[in-house]
Amino acid sequence: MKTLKIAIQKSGRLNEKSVEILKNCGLSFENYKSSLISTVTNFPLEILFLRDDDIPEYVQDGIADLGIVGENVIVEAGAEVTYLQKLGFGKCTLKIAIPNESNITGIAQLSGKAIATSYPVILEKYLKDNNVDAEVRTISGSVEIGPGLGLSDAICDIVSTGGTLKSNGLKPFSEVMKSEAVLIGKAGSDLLPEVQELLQRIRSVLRAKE
Ligand code: PRT
Ligand code: ZN
Repeated sequence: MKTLKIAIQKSGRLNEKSVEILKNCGLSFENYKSSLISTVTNFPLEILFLRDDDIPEYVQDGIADLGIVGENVIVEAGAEVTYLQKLGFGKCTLKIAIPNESNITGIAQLSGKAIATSYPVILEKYLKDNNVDAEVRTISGSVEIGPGLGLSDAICDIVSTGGTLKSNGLKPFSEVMKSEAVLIGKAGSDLLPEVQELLQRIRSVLRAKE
């Protein structure tokens, strides 16, 4: 039997639910915060704990057979992977937001404006699809402070409750993409029997939750 590898987030918003779904599949493993790899004792599986940004490439390149990661990260990485199953957690929306006092009312008015984001690939495509010629300023975090600092006229970032936008004097303007955590596998290859077994278990865990 082949020992599969599944890549999940080491720490962050998706870690706990990723571990939980695997445990609910009946998999036994230690979840030490310090280890980067954990061996499942009752299934041919190793769990790799990674930064979420690295997961799409690991699966694309076949270093991991499976991965659990947000769709936003997969699309931003431009990784070619197969979506095996949406997992129903980590739900959020990538949105463009503008300062409360901004007089921008339509998307065309973003032309010539600067938009700060950590998702330049997704944002560039969205702007192109909407014929908007804006300047995309890539920053790696805390994009919500951009407009207040005069760094940008708008931002494009992940929103879940909307609390962060609100506390930074911003309001949602348009929706760029919806995202949730998904189970991914290598593109264009037949599913190994071990992968099929795991997928079946994950699906029954999800059904039991409905
Ligand atoms: O360390 P590592 O690189 O692995 O983690 P990370 O810091 O890059 O990601 P992490 O753990 O913050 O998020 C992992 C994934 O969770 C994201 O890629 C999304 O798919 C998903 N997710 C769901 C979110 C949120 N909800 C979310 N609210 N990711 C980030 N946020 C942030 C957002 O960037 C903003 O700053 O939360 C803030 C907005 O939240 P609200 O509730 O105030 O609207
Ligand atoms: Zn990350």
